[in-house]
Amino acid sequence: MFYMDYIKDKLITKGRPQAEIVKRIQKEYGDSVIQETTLGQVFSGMKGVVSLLTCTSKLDPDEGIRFRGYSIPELREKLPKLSEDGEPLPEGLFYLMLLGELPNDEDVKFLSDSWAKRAQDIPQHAFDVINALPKSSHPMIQFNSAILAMSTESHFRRAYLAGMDKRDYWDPMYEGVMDLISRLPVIAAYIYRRVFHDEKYIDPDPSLDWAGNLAHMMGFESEEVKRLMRLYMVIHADHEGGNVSAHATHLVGSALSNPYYSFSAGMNGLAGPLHGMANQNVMHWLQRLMDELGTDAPTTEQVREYAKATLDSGRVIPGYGHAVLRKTDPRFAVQLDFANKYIPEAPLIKLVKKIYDVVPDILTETGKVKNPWPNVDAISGSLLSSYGITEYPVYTMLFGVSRALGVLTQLIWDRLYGLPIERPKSQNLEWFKDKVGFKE
Ligand code: HAX
Repeated sequence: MFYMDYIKDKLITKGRPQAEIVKRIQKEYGDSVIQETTLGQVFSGMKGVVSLLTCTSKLDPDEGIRFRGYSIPELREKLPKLSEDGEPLPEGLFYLMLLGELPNDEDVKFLSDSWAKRAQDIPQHAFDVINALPKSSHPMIQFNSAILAMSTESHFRRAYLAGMDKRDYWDPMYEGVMDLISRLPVIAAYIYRRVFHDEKYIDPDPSLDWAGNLAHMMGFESEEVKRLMRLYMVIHADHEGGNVSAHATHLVGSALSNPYYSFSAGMNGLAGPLHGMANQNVMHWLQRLMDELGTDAPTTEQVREYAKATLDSGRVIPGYGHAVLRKTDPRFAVQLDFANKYIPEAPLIKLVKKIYDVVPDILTETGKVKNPWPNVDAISGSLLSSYGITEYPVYTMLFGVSRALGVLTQLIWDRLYGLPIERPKSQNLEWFKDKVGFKE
């Protein structure tokens, strides 16, 4: 057993009875049929097929994400902040997702301090691995290489080899997760300064909160950027269990891979253009629009033509559509709210609003897009860019720092629940043809 802090104490007190329920329900109701699955669902990427046990958050197609029952506006109201008009601290969201209860100021302070302390022990070889890569390699390559390199520090691997009782796996997992989360802002800021600021690194300030420190290490000292970073880190943290980054982390973790291997798998998925890389691609799409039209304030008609040309050339409009959501993403809405409050006149924000006026109708006209509304990525880059974080390639990495909070919390719960190795069944095309009576 590792050092017992009060959060771990609460976690195991809540976790053990729930682990018992998971065992009992499986034993007593394991043969209960809970759903039917269509061929269409399988062929469209298992959409809507309930196949994962996830406790950290839940996604409603119309309402959007709720973290342990709390919507984003509720989190903004109820999670601890550094000032009345500030944004919620990601430490508080981590606490909520881990324990299912709202934290108080002391809980958040405990996590800020603990993460600041753990962040001091990053092994030098994580930086050496980054430095061995060309600066031109995408920040996600550098980020993920450093994550994998840090797995030399895995408590989980050592505990497993030492023959730990499997009911205690959650404990080294918690330790590894806390270490990993604490270190990601340092790694991300290092990559940012290495690639874009002539290797002029800025030391962490242990008196700052986790997200404020990230802004500081990246070179941004204004309170407004720190607020934006806190909000960004809260809203990107989790999106139920089936999205690519969460599912990949969970799947690899089910083989009892350590948190570094598991999270790295999730980050490889986040780097895909249909997932987290969309935030960078939105900026490329906007930049090309401005370059082609020679203005950052195009007319409605110009935006319409540009969006149609994108579709006609067989590409997607990045930042729009979603596999689950069927309305405007509340993560888009809250960022728009932030922009309207602080920088309503920023040209990129005005452009985002114009696109929001035009694109949903165009996507609806295609007759095939299930959700024509903007997702989180439609505005996040424009907001960062308006505040001077103009280097698009780092946006997915920032998303990744935040995503750690949700997917790694779930990984602790996966080990608490004692979930087994994941192994769905696959079939070849002949099997599906036979099953539905398909005629050539
Ligand atoms: N632009 C153009 N076409 C789109 C579209 C968009 N924004 N969104 C969906 N479509 C198309 C699909 O490509 C698909 O076309 P085909 O039938 O020709 O293959 C059709 O509409 C039906 O797709 P869907 O069922 O509505 O959407 P999916 O669940 O298959 O895909 C995606 C969801 C998010 C991948 C999709 O909407 C998309 O590609 N959006 C643009 C990329 C993007 O913004 N990704 C980020 C999503 C949020 C996220 O994960 N962030 O990290």
